[in-house]
Amino acid sequence: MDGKTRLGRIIVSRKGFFTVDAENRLIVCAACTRLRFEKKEPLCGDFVEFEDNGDGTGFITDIVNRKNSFPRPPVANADILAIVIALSNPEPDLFYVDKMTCIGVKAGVETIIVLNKADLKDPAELKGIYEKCGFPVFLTSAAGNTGVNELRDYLTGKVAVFAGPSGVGKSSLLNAMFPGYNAEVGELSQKIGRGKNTTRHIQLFKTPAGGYIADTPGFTSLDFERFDLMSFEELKNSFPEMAEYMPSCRFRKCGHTKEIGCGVVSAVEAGLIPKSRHESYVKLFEILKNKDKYKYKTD
Ligand SMILES: Nc1nc2c(ncn2[C@@H]2O[C@H](COP(=O)(O)OP(=O)(O)OP(=O)(O)O)[C@@H](O)[C@H]2O)c(=O)[nH]1
Ligand SMILES: [Mg+2]
Ligand SMILES: [Zn+2]
Repeated sequence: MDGKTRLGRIIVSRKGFFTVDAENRLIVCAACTRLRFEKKEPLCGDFVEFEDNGDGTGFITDIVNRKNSFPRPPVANADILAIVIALSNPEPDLFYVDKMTCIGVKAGVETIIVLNKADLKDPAELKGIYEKCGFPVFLTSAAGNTGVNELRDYLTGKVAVFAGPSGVGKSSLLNAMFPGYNAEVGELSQKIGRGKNTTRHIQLFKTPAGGYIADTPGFTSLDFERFDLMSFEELKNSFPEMAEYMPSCRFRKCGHTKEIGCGVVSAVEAGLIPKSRHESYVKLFEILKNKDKYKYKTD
């Protein structure tokens, strides 16, 4: 390393520029041509080497090996993925939530479910579904300031990424947990009952007790189609609640959708695996099977 090369962490990624935190000094960097040529895209949360121009700007020259990363939201080196849903307004989309849990499980990151807007609707059903699958579930109301301290305490010292559809209250929750944060909060569109994508870029916020929280822009179901969620072979392992029932399937190559003698299907019928989760699994099975038709053989 020559005198000018330094190490820091990307805390903001915005329109091709990266704000790097290096010992509490913020340097706005572009990625060097070689990284762009090699299609190595720096992500929020990355530790990077950069050339410091000395005037608050610089060039990222290398990315330190990541312990993990997500395709959506594009963040690296997280400890916790917090999937935020509103119990109502906007209405929960469980297929969306289940795709998000797959992203967390595949990345090997602790995945938690935050049921926000608990002031609007009884959480019992959704709480039951995700607790049964082993995900820690938090009930919050950013508006009523309930459940917020428990969530904040759980995240202390960790790098936690808040993800979920637009309008569910991700930024509101961060403001409720950390009053100095001041994230912009948006109204819901009256016409379509969805958020208006108020948060436009990803930002890591250093919390007073140590650790980071990442606010991210809400994304839609359609966004999932723009990247490879996982391969067909990885799908079975992306639903942790199925693991204990798979060994009892009659056929070794069981797809766990509707096969005779399938341990997973029996567990769904017995109420041991939530029906909605298995429906999401079957939907993904069909999508990935067709996508990977020429790569993977299923029989
Ligand atoms: N009733 C109720 N409304 C809430 C709660 N939390 C947030 N809201 C409202 O929901 C709307 C959207 O909140 P945001 O915090 O901007 O949502 P977001 O998830 O950050 O949305 P994007 O930045 O667009 O992805 C705002 O009108 C908030 O006031 C809550 O717990 N209860
Ligand atoms: Mg927001
Ligand atoms: Zn099976």
